[in-house]
Amino acid sequence: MTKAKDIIVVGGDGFCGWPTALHLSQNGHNVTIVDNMSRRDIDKKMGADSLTPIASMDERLKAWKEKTGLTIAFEHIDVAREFDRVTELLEAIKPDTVIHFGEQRAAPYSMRGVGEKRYTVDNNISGTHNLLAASIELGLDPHFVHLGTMGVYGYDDDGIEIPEGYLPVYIPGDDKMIFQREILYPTNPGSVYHMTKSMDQLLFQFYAKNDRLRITDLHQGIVWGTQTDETKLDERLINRFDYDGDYGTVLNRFLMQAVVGHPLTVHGTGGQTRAFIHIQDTVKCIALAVNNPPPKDGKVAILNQMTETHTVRSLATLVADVADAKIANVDNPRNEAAENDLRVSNKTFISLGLKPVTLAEGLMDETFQIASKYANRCIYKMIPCVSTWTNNQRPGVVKVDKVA
Ligand code: NAD
Ligand code: USQ
Repeated sequence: MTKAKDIIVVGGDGFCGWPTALHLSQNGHNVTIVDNMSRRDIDKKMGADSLTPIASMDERLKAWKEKTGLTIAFEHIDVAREFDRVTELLEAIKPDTVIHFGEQRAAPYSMRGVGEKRYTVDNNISGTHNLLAASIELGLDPHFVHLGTMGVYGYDDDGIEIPEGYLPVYIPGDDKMIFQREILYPTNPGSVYHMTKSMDQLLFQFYAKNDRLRITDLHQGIVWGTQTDETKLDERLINRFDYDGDYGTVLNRFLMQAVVGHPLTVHGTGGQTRAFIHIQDTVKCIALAVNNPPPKDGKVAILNQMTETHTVRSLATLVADVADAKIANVDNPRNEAAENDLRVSNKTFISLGLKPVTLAEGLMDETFQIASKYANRCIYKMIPCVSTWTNNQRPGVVKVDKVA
């Protein structure tokens, strides 16, 4: 058992934050969740909802206490807009660790229109900066753990294994001298949302260098699955399951589409290769990151938090075979490479002891079961991806004549 830490989990009501808060509490840490419930509000505004019936924060925390005897605190704070309250909370708790999940995280939502673009930039950049600046102002020294994204690297580097955050470069100088430098891997974001994660990286680089803040930036792949060991303990602890065209991520969407008899919505040819991680491994990785803060050496620790790569096409084929579903190749509403390769180094988490759960290991069955159990809650009209990247694209809607 490691020493108990005081940990603030910003965005702790969300898909990754909630199970992480439970896991860290179960591990003996003193956890305070901070959330402004904006994710639930966005659902209401869009007319969407989690497929699973998520309880209110009060009910969630009461259920956790009943099941485990453990207390998790909650503060309703908007970290992007309520700087004074952020400061007061940091001063009161003097956290050992701040874990920052509290951002607008859907690429399609960030591309809906000018309002959503501005909200995503304002929310994500201000929230990150407020947490960093408040910590410095108070003279605190928390380990800052941030959820970044694989998407900052972009998907154009066929053949290269994507390193963990940094790239050595060799610059020719005078007299045939070659200078070696290490730079942040050049960012190549594919949406306004992914761009905010690229901008976060510069904020971290500055505060690590200038104030010697210890920062771990986790470049996470697409998270799939729903339940973890802790969320399974009681139905009131169930995790959220997004499936709508903006917030639903590809594998969970396919699993749920198969269950409700909707054709699997493959964008274009489905040749997009992406990195994936199961939610159970997400919480394990974050616990490993919390227990292994980087040295105060002025450099941000960047870890790739993913366990396997797949093409969208291969995932659709896998799900279609298991569940006897149909595949529909729809117009791609995004502006992205139709086909790409992807190789990623995840050596740090493997060296820290992560034993990845993979798609082949039966967890797909569990996600199918959850999707089947709550299929009657599906709001069918929310399934299509209607947000387009440019004005002249068509939404990714299934046309009956295209169903294979
Ligand atoms: P989510 O939307 O389910 O959770 C985010 C939470 O943050 C929500 O509860 C929301 O209400 C809260 N929040 C947003 N802005 C806030 C603010 N200004 N103040 C306080 N709370 C705020 O998202 P998620 O899937 O849990 O993702 C968490 C983090 O992990 C995000 O930063 C995301 O970019 C990153 N990530 C997610 C995935 C994925 O597949 N879900 C993959 C890679 C990285
Ligand atoms: N896609 C389909 N059909 C669908 C939905 C998506 O073919 O019905 C395709 C998309 O076009 C894209 C790929 O699947 O090529 C992935 O899309 P996604 O929605 O599953 O994932 P993405 O938009 O990249 O975003 C998600 C999370 C985000 C996180 C990111 C990690 O929402 O918070 O940062 O995964 S990563 O992709 O590694 O950058």
